[in-house]
Amino acid sequence: MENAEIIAAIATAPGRAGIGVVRVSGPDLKTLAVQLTGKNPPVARQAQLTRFLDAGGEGIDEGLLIYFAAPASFTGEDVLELQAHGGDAVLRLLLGRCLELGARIAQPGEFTQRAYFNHKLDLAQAEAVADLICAESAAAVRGAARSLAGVFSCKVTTLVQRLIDLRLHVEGSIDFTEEGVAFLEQVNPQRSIIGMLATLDALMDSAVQGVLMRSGRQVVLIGAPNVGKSSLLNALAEEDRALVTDIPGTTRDVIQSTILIQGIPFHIVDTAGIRDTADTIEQAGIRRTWAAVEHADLALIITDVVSGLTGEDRILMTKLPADLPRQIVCNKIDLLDGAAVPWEGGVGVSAKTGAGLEALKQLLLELAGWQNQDEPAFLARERHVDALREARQHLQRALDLTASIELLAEELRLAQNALGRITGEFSSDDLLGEIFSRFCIGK
Ligand SMILES: Nc1nc2c(ncn2[C@@H]2O[C@H](COP(=O)(O)OP(=O)(O)OP(=O)(O)O)[C@@H](O)[C@H]2O)c(=O)[nH]1
Ligand SMILES: [Mg+2]
Repeated sequence: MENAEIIAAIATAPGRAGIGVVRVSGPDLKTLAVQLTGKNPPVARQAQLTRFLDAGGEGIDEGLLIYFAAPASFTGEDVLELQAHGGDAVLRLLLGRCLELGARIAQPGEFTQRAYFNHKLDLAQAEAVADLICAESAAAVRGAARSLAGVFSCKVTTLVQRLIDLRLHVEGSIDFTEEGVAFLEQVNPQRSIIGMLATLDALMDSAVQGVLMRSGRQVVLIGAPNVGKSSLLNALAEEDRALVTDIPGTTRDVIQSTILIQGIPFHIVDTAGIRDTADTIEQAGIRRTWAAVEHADLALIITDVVSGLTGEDRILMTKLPADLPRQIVCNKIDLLDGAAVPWEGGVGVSAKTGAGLEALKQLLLELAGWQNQDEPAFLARERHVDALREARQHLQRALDLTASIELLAEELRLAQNALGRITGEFSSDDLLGEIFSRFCIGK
């Protein structure tokens, strides 16, 4: 990629720290390094202890400068990493000096975008960079690191290669109609497509797990007032997030807390208890409850052993979106003194004593579709699963069209395009803009 502009950004998080890093990328950064340090040009990949100088030659700070010469750098361009003391003011001065020397501030994700344009990373790997930074559990870190190392991309490109091989034969047989049939018989397209479909299915299973690990599930707690929804949220989150009182109608606003169960993020949403009420504030809260239900992947209908599963609860369940998975949870089992939960199909818990919470967490994993494995092979995004699904549809159609060579060729082409969108081989500028704009600055 020909890119004349030098970009610079503070790459470390704001606040105070032992060390902070300003990162610079662009053409011919040796000159900038000389001007910044007043020393000889840096040697590539050698940490150089140096003073960083302002325009008047006065020292801003002393730190390490590391120079990476193009193309052997993260972005594929010349890169400078300036390691200074980690304070906001000192890093801003250092960044300001780089701007005076010809750099401009980098956009979010622009370093990684340049790495992508310079073929240092494909699109799925570039996304894995952002996912690694955002990872909240050890398993998510490992999954993102595997995607970054190319585990997912490699599986996709292997499949694309198999598609290309088949397309060569199929399209060849169109071009040379005489020998076409014999040419095509050599590869047995049907068997080849069936094989690819099996690989695609396995890949899709892993990707779905990878998406679950990355994004988790939104779980709404819903039910009558006073059954202990807020208490349950607090017990699951292991902190006092939501206000709890014995007055029905305590919760008015939607409160969310994210918990990790085996590394999977569950975004638990506490809501206002549902009942007929004349209180306008409570009514507003109940409207928010229904809005939260719209965004949920899963509903926990909370009841308690005092009132049991009431007629109101049953009516409430009929109002949930028909395709929303749900589970009835019976709270306050501590009041049962060891007796069984008074109806079938409900999980018994006590937000007060913590009884049943482990079983509830296991059930949440099950309902989320988590397959009992240590961790997913790699982290993935919804758009990857969509692309895999689309490729699958085209391959499935191709399978039914093996008698009609032109249509078969077209479906194979479309399947390849869909897969190519994962690694960025065929990606629109809009998609690239959308992906990189979500990065943090300096990455
Ligand atoms: N014994 C017992 N009491 C509980 C338990 N969970 C909650 N409570 C009590 O039930 C009352 C209501 O709890 P909340 O968590 O505020 O109930 P809620 O469902 O959020 O109520 P609203 O916000 O009004 O809809 C409080 O007095 C809690 O201390 C439990 O597991 N056992
Ligand atoms: Mg509440």
